[in-house]
Amino acid sequence: MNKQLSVIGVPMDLGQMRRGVDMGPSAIRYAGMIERLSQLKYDIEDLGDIEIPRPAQEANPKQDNLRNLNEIAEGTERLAEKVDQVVEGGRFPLVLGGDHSIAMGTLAGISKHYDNLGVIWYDAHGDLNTGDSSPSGNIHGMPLAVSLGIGHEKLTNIYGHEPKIKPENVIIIGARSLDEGERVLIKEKGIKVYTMHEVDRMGMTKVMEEAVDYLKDRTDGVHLSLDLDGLDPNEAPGVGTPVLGGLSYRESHLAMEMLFQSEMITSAEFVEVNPILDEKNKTATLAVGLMGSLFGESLK
Ligand code: B3U
Ligand code: MN
Ligand code: MN
Repeated sequence: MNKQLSVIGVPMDLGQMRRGVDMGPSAIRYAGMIERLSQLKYDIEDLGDIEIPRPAQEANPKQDNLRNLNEIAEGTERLAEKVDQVVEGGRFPLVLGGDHSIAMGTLAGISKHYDNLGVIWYDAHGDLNTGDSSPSGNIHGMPLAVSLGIGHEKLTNIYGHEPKIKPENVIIIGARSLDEGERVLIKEKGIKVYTMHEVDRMGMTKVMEEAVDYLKDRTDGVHLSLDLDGLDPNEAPGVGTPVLGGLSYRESHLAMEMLFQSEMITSAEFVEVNPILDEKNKTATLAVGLMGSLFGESLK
């Protein structure tokens, strides 16, 4: 694991309807992230927060079923540039959300540096909608599709090159709420998905062994995009779109520990922490704990 980390906060709440997720980066810092990772002997720099534009008016008109399209494109472009600089400088970008629409910017910045960037999408959702397929018009349900080059060109063109990633280099883990259009895309593109059904049948150990094996040979770097709603709402209540029957605290720590041992993670983001919906910062604290495991905390 790269021992030099650069933390970037992204106070983005425009990709969905619930206010408060813009405070995610503060909540995660407040939960002791820097101290926790410093103990693991990482050299950490905190680059502060990206400036996110405010929508012109409260009820921003929805263009092509894409709420806050222009503001999100602008904010994620800024993020892409910052992430690009971090990777260019040989450091590991650790991005704090904000809603999941920020992944479009993170991946745009990172993917410039890799020919075959792998992506682990840890999420209750597929985030594979487009303006045409989305039931909500919320862009946080679209970043994986956009990064594959599918969707409105204002989004697929963020940071100027497309597509950012290839479908055969993506693995979704924890899915249990997929829209019809997303299922079609998964089949059409052959995206590897471990739904909760597979996690229950196989167990997390086997899922992660397979995932690591699958990505090991075909990728030259792997990004972890962890949506806290991948976990069960009992463990992670502070998220905007909770879905019952999610990944447990223990499964998730195990997954992070196995990713640390795989030595293949080159960037990460933790998204959708909403302290207003949370219980005593439980979800942010969980996120920091998962970072501990991802970056090598262990009992031995
Ligand atoms: N698939 C639904 C719901 C959703 C996606 N991502 C989140 N919720 N967090 C949609 O609106 O696209
Ligand atoms: Mn998501
Ligand atoms: Mn989700």
